[in-house]
Amino acid sequence: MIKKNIDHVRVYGALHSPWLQAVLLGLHEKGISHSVQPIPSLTLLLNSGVMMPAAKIDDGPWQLDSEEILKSLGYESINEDDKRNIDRTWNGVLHRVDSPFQFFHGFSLNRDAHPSFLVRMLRSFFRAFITYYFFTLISFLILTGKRNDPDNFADQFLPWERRLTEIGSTYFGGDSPNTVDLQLFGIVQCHCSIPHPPLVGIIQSDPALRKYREWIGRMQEHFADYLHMYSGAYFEPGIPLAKPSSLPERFAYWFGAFSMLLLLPITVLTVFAIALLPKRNL
Ligand SMILES: N[C@@H](CCC(=O)N[C@@H](CS)C(=O)NCC(=O)O)C(=O)O
Repeated sequence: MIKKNIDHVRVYGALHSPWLQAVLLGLHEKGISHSVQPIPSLTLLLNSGVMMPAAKIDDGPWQLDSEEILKSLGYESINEDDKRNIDRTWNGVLHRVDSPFQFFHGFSLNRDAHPSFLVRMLRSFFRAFITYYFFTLISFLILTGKRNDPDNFADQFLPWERRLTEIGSTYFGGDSPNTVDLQLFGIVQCHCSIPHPPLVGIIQSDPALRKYREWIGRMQEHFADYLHMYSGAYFEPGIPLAKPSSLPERFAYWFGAFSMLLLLPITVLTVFAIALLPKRNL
């Protein structure tokens, strides 16, 4: 249901999530006041685990799924074909655990804008658990043979390259970004936030992706003052990167990460217990 006159939206998620990025881009585009929390509230945790993004519009219930959230903000839905082609561009993300240190380091840099120092420190400590969760989930997917690299990563972007040639407009949404632009650009942010260099290199230079790169450039220009941009380091025009967390937050994060490493059996059991929780809206 589309809610008119939204005052504030609380969003839960990590900035490395393409779907959280899509929601944040949508909120930014519409100029809606919002805050981001890096760990779920207890109620959210018990109802949908660490599934992200989740959004709470004013006093409404927590809502899951980026497309549903964007619809509540007034964006249109996406057809099934487009959904499949958007999902395909995510290929390569499972390589982000190739370097466990880079993976944890990437998460350690997520900035929290909460005004209270104490809250930021506590959230940074517990944020380490979210990293263990996704590290375990991705490693599990790899171990069970779910990571199938294509012969060429460029192929996954070709339907969108063709679409840009056909429509000849600035964005997939015409004169302004629509849900497709937000989700695709969210995945671009995801690829660039903890990059798998071969994949990012292909988007940067493959001759078959010229129009896709130009579209990234237009999106970067359009979202030049967006606070959670990672692609600006790789594509023209250069846009400042998302500001990293402060040193005390990073300290709290790594303290959390080492504490959870010392308690690894409990950490991993908790990860699996949470992964098995049903995921439902509140
Ligand atoms: N279709 C969903 C996908 C959400 C999703 O897959 N989120 C991932 C992170 S990027 C997640 O939280 N996974 C946790 C889990 O599966 O337990 C959306 O658009 O929001």
